Amino acid sequence: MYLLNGSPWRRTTLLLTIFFMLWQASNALADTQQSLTVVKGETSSVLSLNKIESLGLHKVTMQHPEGPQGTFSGVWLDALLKSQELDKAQRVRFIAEDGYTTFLSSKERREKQYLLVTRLDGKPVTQKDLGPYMLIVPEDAQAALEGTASITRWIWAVRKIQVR
Ligand SMILES: Nc1nc2c(c(=O)[nH]1)N[C@H]1C(S)=C(S)[C@@H](COP(=O)(O)O)O[C@H]1N2
Ligand SMILES: [Mo]
Repeated sequence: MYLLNGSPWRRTTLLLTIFFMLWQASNALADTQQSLTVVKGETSSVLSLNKIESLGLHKVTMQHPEGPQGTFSGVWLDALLKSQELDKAQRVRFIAEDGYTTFLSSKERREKQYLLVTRLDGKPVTQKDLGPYMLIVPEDAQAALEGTASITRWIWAVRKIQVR
């Protein structure tokens, strides 16, 4: 095989180059798999995981009523909406991969602080763990687990945020 010919130095360099390219490709793929579409009227933009997380990560260790547990990290929904100039919106709609959809009114967003989770235990959230993005209310974590707080707005598998 061509790769196994040549000097050890040349072989090593080639292999490293190949691994580096594969690593870059898998990072790029992960970033697009974690994409979040934000629709504002007629305009639609796609946010990458890095872009979302540049707003600053907040952490909470808890168990989600649907199962996953550990350290959830993410950005405050308010910060994300503000960065997209959507903080004044009366209603913000969330659309999940499974077709579930719900919205939050500005009153609801004022009453509770919603965290848009981007990672679980430091890694992007898999579909099995309710990823790529989910909304949680950290202050309600215990009550939600006990069933005394509603989790109808704890939408998971979020792919799209929309304001009309
Ligand atoms: N992506 C997604 N999020 C969702 C749902 C859903 O079906 N899909 N159900 C919502 C509702 S109505 C409730 S009460 C809670 C719990 O849903 P479950 O009781 O159907 O599991 O999650 C909410 N978030
Ligand atoms: Mo529900």
